Amino acid sequence: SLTEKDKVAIKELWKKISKSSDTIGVEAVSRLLNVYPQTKTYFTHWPDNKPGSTYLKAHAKKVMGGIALAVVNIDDLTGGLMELSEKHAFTLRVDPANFKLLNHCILVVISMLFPNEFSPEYHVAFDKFLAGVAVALSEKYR
Ligand code: HNI
Repeated sequence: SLTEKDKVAIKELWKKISKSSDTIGVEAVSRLLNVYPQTKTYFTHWPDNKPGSTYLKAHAKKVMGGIALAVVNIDDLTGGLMELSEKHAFTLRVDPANFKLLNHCILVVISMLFPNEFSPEYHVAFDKFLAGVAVALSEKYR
């Protein structure tokens, strides 16, 4: 689980990158759909899922809003993300294995957009954080 040192690093990195949250989200969700095309099955109700798509942009904004919510609730990810977990489990029926795929895309995009800020220390802390987000989002599945 996250140490106090991890939490400090996560908040520091988030402070540097959250201004670019929309860009990170669009890039990460676009990559998710391209690199792991099986994930497209969840978004067949969108008229358009290309990177410029209004639907993709709106979805990416919501996802990054979820990440922002997780940063605020860093001391209680399970409680903070409970509602979102319920939604993904019961309404959206997203296989939780997909959370890891998106996490990977988010990390890749942060490393691309912030090559100077994304030190190995921030990398390991944010990787642990996203893993914690995935666990919290998976909580309501069982
Ligand atoms: Ni996810 C909707 C947050 C991963 C499929 N998702 C949301 C919403 C938030 C959100 C917030 C909006 C909920 C609402 O309507 O109230 N999703 C997150 C977060 C992660 C995540 C924080 C992981 C970090 N979601 C995923 C993954 C998939 C996914 C990996 C599938 C591959 N999510 C969905 C779908 C919707 C969704 C599908 C509804 C989209 C729509 O527009 O209809």
